[in-house]
Amino acid sequence: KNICVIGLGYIGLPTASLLATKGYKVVGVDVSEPVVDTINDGKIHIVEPDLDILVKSAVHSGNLSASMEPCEADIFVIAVPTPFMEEGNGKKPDLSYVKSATDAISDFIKPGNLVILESTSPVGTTDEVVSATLAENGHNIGSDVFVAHCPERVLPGRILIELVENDRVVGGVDDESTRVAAEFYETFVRGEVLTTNAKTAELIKLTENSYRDVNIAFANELSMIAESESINTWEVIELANRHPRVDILSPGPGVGGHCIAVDPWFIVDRSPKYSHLIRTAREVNDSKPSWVIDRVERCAGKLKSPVIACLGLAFKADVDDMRESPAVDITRKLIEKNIGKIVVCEPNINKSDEFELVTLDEALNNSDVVLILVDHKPFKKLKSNELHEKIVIDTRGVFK
Ligand code: SAJ
Repeated sequence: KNICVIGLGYIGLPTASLLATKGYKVVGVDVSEPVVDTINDGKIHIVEPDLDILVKSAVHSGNLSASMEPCEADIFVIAVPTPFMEEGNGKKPDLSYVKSATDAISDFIKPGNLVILESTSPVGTTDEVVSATLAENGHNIGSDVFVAHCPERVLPGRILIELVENDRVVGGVDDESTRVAAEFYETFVRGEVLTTNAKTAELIKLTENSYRDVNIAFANELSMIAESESINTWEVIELANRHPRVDILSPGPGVGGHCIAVDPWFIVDRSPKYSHLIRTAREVNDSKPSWVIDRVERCAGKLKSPVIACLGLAFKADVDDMRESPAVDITRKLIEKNIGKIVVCEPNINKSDEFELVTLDEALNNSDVVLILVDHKPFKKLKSNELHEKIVIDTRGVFK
């Protein structure tokens, strides 16, 4: 079968290359010419364990190619971004990429084709944007073309494992669409393929990420409470977690990435009347970077011309992804505040347009304050004697 994957980012590219190695003929489509060229060269534009090897073999086998234009296929997988836009006191989902991807494939759709929306989307999107756009373009949903939502659930850093191993939720806009889409996922997923309708599948995905956000907010709130009492948060969590029914997550400098920091707003936007807890959790997590900045200011304020080493820019450990990263936010604001010299180390990227990067050794040499923003492996290997006589602000509990 032929598959056309729209969007070659963190989800689309691994999915396209996995499908290509399973024997499907896959064309991956992206609006960025450099991305398309890189993939056609058998190379990748993102950091993800083992993805380079997979893409290389998929391209060399002839089963994967990239293009800027969609083409005819049996199955279309939409994996484009669904970011949010700031609006008034909240955030509004930006569904324009879903809409334009649907418009772009519409001309190539033939009877019997399957269209799957994998992008995390507000409740109603599969029906109100994908099906509606296809119907506007003259397609008969459910008889000519099948439409389903199958939200991606993979964890950056473990994408290739989780793409295959995780259970998947598949929800069609009608029963036949659900059946046809589930049959497709059964061909490459080792986890269970669970079926429901499109709207439920949308809320399930948003629920998963909101659940995690609320739980991280609890840990972040707790860390601020403990600190105000000069109590070690990590000790509180470790010992509280010895209770058989308590399992607190880890506090950090805030919640980043393009999923957990975004998706709960899709629920809040659609159901503001009932989403107090979900909204408050977002606000608690969003307030954490300023709390970290205050701490740095208090510590650095005691020193004359301090040098502050910021360790890590990525949104979480051992990835290069800096989207919605609290570490970037904190580093940027510390530079703006002009409270000392800021040196920045991010071992997972070679260069940054915004920050001048130094190596870990350079960052540690001569710095007075070490601010650990991400628990990357090389930072976890640091020994306390390497930080001797420095003020260490450890937002991730690397030195619990
Ligand atoms: N974080 C903490 N403390 C924790 C766990 C995470 O501060 O105890 C922070 C991380 O540092 C990061 C943010 O939260 O800044 C999110 O990281 P994450 O590892 O929890 O999740 P993501 O954004 O990488 O991936 C999530 C996953 N969702 C869930 O675990 C419910 C993944 O399965 C989804 O596929 C992905 O969102 C997505 O694309 O929606």
